[in-house]
Amino acid sequence: MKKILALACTIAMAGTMFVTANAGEELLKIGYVQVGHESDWRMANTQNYYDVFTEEAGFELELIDCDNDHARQLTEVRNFIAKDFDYIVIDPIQSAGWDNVLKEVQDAGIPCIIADRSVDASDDLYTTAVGTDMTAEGVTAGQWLAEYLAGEGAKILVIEGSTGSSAAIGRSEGFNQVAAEHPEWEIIDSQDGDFTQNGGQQVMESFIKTYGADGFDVVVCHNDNEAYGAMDAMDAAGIKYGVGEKIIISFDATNEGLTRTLNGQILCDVECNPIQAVIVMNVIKALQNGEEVEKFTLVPDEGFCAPGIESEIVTTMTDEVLAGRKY
Ligand code: GYE
Repeated sequence: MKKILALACTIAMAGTMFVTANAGEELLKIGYVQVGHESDWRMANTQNYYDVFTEEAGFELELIDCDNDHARQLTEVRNFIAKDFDYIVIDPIQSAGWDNVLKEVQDAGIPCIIADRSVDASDDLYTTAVGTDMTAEGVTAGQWLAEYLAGEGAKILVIEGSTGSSAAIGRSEGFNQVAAEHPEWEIIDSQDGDFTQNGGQQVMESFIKTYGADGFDVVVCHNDNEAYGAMDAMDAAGIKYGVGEKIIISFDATNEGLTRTLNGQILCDVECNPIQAVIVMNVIKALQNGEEVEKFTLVPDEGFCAPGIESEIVTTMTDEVLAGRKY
């Protein structure tokens, strides 16, 4: 595990090691069933696959945008099986309901990689998985809030990611673990914003209607786009956020999310790195070489907070950090 992880990190960070196809060698056919196009994170992840799985690198990539439709995702995997692809990469929209189709991929003898999100299925049913630790991300957000509030009570609203996705499940689980240690916190409501800006705005509008401007202190948004929507709703209602005002916590740490952290609108943004294609490619290369691969390769994350906030849990934002964020 450690060896693979170290290798993955080195390659992910260097980001420059591309494999060149030998002349005359057949391209490896890779089918990727992508979740959709719901967020900036997702768009960055899709672009990253196109950048990495090029013909020059020896691949023919077919990436299908499943538009957040689980049934469609199952159908597209079956299409890849029918077309006899060399590898199938699945970013599961929801974690449940994968057993049958994973078995079909296995029976067809096609190596299967679960990427980014995870499935609720025995790991015997797929070859390997690559992704971040969503529960750890939730824990980081909770620990940062505990550090920031330093024992003060808080009423917390949560705008969740898409129901049934491992990203939403993990972030809630991790945050709730920390919340359970803080009786002075109250999670007053938690609703699905579907990882979209529109969804975040609608949920926040209804929260404001229900609880009023004085009814909450913290909004935890499961991704940056939801946070932008929540800000739009708070702006419209004249509710302020930032240090000394409502606390917004977000996940993804995209360029725009970290820009809003640097300017003090989001107080804590926990990273989820969308740049995962090089790691997936190297897993495929290892499998091609007949090497054993670990069942899971972790994509490492980091958390960030707004300037002026000292933290031992996350990194305080600076211009330099932002300059390093291209996506
Ligand atoms: O946080 C969100 C996206 O699966 C980690 O999905 C990913 C999540 C990400 O739409 O922005």
